[in-house]
Amino acid sequence: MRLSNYFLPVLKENPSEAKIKSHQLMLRSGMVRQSASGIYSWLPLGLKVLKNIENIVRDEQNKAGAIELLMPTIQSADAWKESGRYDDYGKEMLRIKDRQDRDLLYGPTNEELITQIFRDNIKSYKNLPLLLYHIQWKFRDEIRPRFGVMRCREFLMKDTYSFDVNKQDAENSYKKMFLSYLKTFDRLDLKAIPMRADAGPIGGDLSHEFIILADTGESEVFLDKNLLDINIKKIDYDQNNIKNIMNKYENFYSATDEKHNIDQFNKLVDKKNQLHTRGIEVGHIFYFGDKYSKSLKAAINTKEGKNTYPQMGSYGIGVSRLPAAIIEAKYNNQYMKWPKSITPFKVTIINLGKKGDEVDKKSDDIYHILKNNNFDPLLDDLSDSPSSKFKNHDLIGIPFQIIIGSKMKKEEYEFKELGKNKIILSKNEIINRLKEIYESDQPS
Ligand code: P5A
Repeated sequence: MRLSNYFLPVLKENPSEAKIKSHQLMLRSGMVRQSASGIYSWLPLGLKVLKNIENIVRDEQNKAGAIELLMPTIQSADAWKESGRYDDYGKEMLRIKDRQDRDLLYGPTNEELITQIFRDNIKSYKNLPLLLYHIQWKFRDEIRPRFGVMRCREFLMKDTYSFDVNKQDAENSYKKMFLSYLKTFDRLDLKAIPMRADAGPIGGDLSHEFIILADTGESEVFLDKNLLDINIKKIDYDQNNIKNIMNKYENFYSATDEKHNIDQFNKLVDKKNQLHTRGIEVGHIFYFGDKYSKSLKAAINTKEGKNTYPQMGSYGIGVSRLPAAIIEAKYNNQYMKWPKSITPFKVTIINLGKKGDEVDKKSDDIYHILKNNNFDPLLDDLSDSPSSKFKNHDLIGIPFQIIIGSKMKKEEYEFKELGKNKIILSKNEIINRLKEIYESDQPS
């Protein structure tokens, strides 16, 4: 993409309404713009990051055996009246009337609707276990939307729903999602710590939040530092791993403030391993048995010819919260460097020449080569001063820069990884270097 053809409205100053780094950076680097309190437009750069995250989330759901569908944002209130949550949900639910005076709502979550779909289409144990998911916008009329896309009113969630014949199978689905979440966050270059949590308005008695440690997080958390050393990379979905994964984590203490027990913490964790800090909730999973299948009368036949209500769970990831959470976790007080798995462009070319000169031609030449090699480069072909170009590129956080000025020999290019010193490489060396970086599974 040529910057002269792109839409990247960067801001020179921090907007006064932005209190935390991710909010400042997302506004300044032209990723999002607020359209109403807690409601955002995603501009091209932000949308690229969001889509990259969404694709990783989707890929890991598919790998775990979940099947994608798409439910609407607007739901009929009927199923919510059946489950009893229409009244319970309170003011956080945006209620709408259509022209026939029917009650509709903008979905804050989808337990009711998915159970209704299940009820209307599945009658037999033979179709279970079943994991269905979608990635769809939600609306919650939060009292205090804040921190940009971190806590907003309209947000993109990945929500999965599991249906099983009995409790044991349901626990297996829960553990499968538990493992899948660890893998998903690992691919986003994040260390997410699962913590026992309250189930809140979703209900049920088993629930874990997945928390990214960050000083600006809204949750207060207590944990054993050993949790930070568990490596999830090599674990695959075999039955044993699914069974053991939760135990592995639950050997170590971790809790949000609602579940924290100071005596247990002191008893189970050496003082030197105790960590009391803050975190951002990027995922939340629930097991709630037959809470919705029973109230919505979604019964199925069992092998023994009886009727039963399937055991259910639901599993959420805050997809549109993640770009902000990643910035909070990765920003190092000088610059943001996007993890290579989700960077909006893989490499940027900073052309310091003038239209039509040798530098300009050299920039164009490498731009085409990188494009043909699928490196999705961003070419800065604007006529800004070099210092303003450098500032903007550090701001948008593309991890690799190729700087092309008049001082270099014809076959030489300056190559810079954000936060490191520039090196001089030839064209082929650049291609090979980028291939190595993007094809290896090491985090950048
Ligand atoms: C699980 C899937 C649920 O809604 N029902 C379907 C269950 N869980 S949850 O914890 O309430 O939300 C799941 C994740 O969505 C993100 N999230 C938000 N992101 C931005 N702004 C908000 N106001 C907001 N509320 C929830 C969180 O990442 C949460 O873990």
